[in-house]
Amino acid sequence: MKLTFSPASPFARKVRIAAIETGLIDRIEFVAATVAPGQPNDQYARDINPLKKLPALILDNGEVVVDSYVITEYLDELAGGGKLIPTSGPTRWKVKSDHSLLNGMLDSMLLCRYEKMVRPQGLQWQAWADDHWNRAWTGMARFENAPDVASRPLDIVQIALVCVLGYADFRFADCGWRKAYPKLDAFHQKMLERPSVKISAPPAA
Ligand SMILES: N[C@@H](CCC(=O)N[C@@H](CS)C(=O)NCC(=O)O)C(=O)O
Repeated sequence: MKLTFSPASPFARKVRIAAIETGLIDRIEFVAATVAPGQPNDQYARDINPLKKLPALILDNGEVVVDSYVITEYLDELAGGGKLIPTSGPTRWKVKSDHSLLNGMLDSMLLCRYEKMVRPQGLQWQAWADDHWNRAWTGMARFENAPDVASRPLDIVQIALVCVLGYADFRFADCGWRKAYPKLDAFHQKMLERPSVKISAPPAA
């Protein structure tokens, strides 16, 4: 299998951590890809994902699995099922819903980044970026006040949360999340004890 990947992508980091934690990492070849809004990315759109987003998992039979959640669930099933995403019951829906919140927070953070770095200066809309940052920030507050998340065995929610916090460090270093959210800080430090989390940390900004 091949995974389109960028070391800066929090979505790709989530899949990388999941691949390590499920023991499948050696079956995946990581293929560096660059995609950004405003660029044609034609070949990527044609051959891999018309949405022009990474990560995408290219299976040995040529099929492509898109979206970090779907790829993680695919890997989880390949590894026997139920390791990172519960297979049934109320916890499954809680985990999926929490994960959707975290992925939405990542989407909002990425949109803030694109607004600043990719959109031409005269077209930038500060109130729009502030609103998206506020979504991510309010989401962090939600997880600061969810003590059960940190105490559960590893699952996709914990992995996604560490990716959110790592991305905040990487792209929004002055945002002050550690001071505002001390329980998340403790959670993040604990998660860094895992080799999968440590080695996948984004490069220095
Ligand atoms: N829902 C997707 C989001 C993936 C995503 O937005 N990836 C970013 C890289 S971090 C991307 O490919 N951006 C390119 C673009 O939006 O043009 C997932 O969970 O995999």
